[in-house]
Amino acid sequence: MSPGAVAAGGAVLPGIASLALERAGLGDIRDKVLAGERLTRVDGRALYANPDLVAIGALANVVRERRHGDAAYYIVNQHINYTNVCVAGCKFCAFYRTAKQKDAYVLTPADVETRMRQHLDDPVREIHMVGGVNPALPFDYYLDVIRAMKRVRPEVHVKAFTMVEIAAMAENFELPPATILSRLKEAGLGSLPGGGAEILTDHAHQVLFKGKIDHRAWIEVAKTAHRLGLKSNATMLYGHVETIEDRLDHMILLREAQDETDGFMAFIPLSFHPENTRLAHLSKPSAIEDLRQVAIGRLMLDNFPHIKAYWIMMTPRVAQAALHFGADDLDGTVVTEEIFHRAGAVSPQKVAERRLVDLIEEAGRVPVERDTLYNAVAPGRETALGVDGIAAPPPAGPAPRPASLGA
Ligand code: V47
Repeated sequence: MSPGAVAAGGAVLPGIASLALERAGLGDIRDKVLAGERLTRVDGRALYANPDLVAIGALANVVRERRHGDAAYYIVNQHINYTNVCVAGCKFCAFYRTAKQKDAYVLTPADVETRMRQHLDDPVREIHMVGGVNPALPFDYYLDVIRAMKRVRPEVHVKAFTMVEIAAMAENFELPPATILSRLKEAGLGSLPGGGAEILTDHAHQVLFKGKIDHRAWIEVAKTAHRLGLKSNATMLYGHVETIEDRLDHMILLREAQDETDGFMAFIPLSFHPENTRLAHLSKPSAIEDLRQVAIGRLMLDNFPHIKAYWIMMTPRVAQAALHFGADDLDGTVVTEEIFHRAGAVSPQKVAERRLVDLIEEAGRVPVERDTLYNAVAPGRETALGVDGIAAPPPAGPAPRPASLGA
């Protein structure tokens, strides 16, 4: 350990960062984090108010390294959006259509099967599937889509349907959420993604998404899923009309729910993309704001195992940097993203596994291919990357740049 560095469970806070935190008036917060103590709302406020992003990032990095060392996780996955028809009318969304619009669509189970068959050569471990709140679909539709997926790839993990979709099914089919979840699980559902949380406060709900469930219902469905053995993620959509207090409410609510169920895997901060939405007059959060949110998420959510820097939304460049500001996961190869691209995202719609590995290695982290539940992929898989999922040594000469990743 270099002089002045402070150790915390094997992870090291460089002396210079420790000093910077002291000078920024964050010495107490630093000491709490190093001692493994929980931060309060007041601490969270102080972190948002402080301009020293590098010092805050260094502190978040200690927590990240304490949990994961240098590992940075990724997954080979495929995103499918089964319908863009939605009755919720959220102001931040550029993806949804009303049933009557020309480009409204619903994929049949056979369409979903076809999409998956197009990628049978890729070692896809997870299907991430979400869609709009579309009351025209019968319950059997959802079960049939899952069954179709399992027919194509019996081993694939189906991570599907947000808490919002589950709550809508419960309402439409007049069944308790627990029954909906159990039947989906029987059909092959493996876990739930973290979408639809937006900002879990009455203020944001009223202004932005009053057509769908509020924070009480979102948390209740999440806890129900966890109790049934279905893990989930939790997102937070920021950079629109929310206040810092809203963000703190959101994270504290998630932290309390996690204390009860321990069912959340990753916290995923989602940076608002305004293009083609009813909030198109707003500007996108900056890279600084994105990194600050990643870092504060890591510091506040002490009981969340993972912080995901979703490269599609954050751009590969910022996601790479986020691996030093508290994030330990980049999500996956994604094929084919629609929600953010409709709202102006400029990242590519998919990325090869090799590129994700390059991104992680270039950031000085160790790529770990994972499954949905964050188990490192079992040895024995022979891939383009080498044997056992371990990246093959680079060819002699200058390392190839991840050129096709764009901005
Ligand atoms: O719930 C919608 C957000 C979410 C916009 O669990 C927008 O592993 C920014 O939840 N600008 C869907 N965000 C995506 C999502 C997700 C993504 C990756 C991984 C996981 C996971 C979950 O996208 C929505 C909403 O919060 N969203 N529109 C927009 N214009």
